[in-house]
Amino acid sequence: MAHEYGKKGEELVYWDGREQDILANWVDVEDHQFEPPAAKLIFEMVIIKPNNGLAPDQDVVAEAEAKLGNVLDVYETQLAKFMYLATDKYTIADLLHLPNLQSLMGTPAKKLIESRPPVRAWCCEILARPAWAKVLEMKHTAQVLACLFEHDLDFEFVPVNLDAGEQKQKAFLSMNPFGEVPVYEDSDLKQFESRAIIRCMAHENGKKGEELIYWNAREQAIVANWVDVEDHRFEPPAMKLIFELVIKPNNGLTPNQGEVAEAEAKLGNILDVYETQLAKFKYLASYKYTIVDVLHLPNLQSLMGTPAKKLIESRPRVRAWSAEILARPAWAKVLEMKHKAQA
Ligand SMILES: N[C@@H](CCC(=O)N[C@@H](CS)C(=O)NCC(=O)O)C(=O)O
Repeated sequence: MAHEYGKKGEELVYWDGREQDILANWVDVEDHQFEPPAAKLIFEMVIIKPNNGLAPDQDVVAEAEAKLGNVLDVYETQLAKFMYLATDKYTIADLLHLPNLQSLMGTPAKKLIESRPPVRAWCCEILARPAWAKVLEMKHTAQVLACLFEHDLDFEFVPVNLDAGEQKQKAFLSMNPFGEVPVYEDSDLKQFESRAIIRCMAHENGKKGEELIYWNAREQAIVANWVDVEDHRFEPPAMKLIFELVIKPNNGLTPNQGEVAEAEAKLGNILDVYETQLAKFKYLASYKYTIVDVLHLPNLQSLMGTPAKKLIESRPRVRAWSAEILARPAWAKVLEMKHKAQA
């Protein structure tokens, strides 16, 4: 893809054999040196173990941290010579690191990155690239994907080119008259609006005892209540902050500090309510994980990459809830899928 589609002067690869050989070298480094200990740490601290009620094995963590630390020492030296890992331009060698760096930054292993100044600067810069932000931004689609993975459903993902306006063309408008993604098709069922899609999916596909909704009308009414809280209270200030702190900087614009302060105050008030709620229940609507928690994933993920993460980190129950739900295997699969689509 990089060879075929690179814009002149902005290719993520080289055409010159020697230069491309150096790049290939660092692609192999990512594959054989960086990924194994990084994946091990993510396994121990994010994906499998904590989600299955297992404590990370501290010896395995220590060994993987030592290995990754050695690899990052080499990166530190390399990044003192070049702006990016293989060379002075951003290449596929950098891009390949994105998902694991993103996951590691949500674990205590981020200290390995933060303690090495050139590695830290490189990591911050590449995680802030507009293309990676777009991967994280497809939020409504991400909610639906998270539910598909939670329910272990087979599905076909049909990408829609929003930049080219495909969502406003006749064929698409026949599925969603508002011309927005996501839309969902399951034989004769055609749905739009992410919250409606995941509610139906949860009703139709929940495994006995693991449903993300309730069958009892009164219990489901509480879930519906918190779905509305996410929609009308949490999302507006969260998206405002993401717009100011992620989208604007990615487009060369400066955040409006007045808007940031106002949105932070609003989100802070909502998170105070969450903190009280999470003292009563393990998850936001209930003692079990529900669609309410799923709906928060994309915005929480984006906020954790901005200074507004302080709003989450300063509230112990909100922090623990956010860390736990962002570490669910189904969410890791969404991030992985988006990365593959991007790469
Ligand atoms: N309320 C809708 C919002 C969907 C939405 O905002 N989709 C965005 C992408 S995240 C979109 O399709 N934007 C393209 C456009 O509006 O032209 C839902 O929850 O599904």
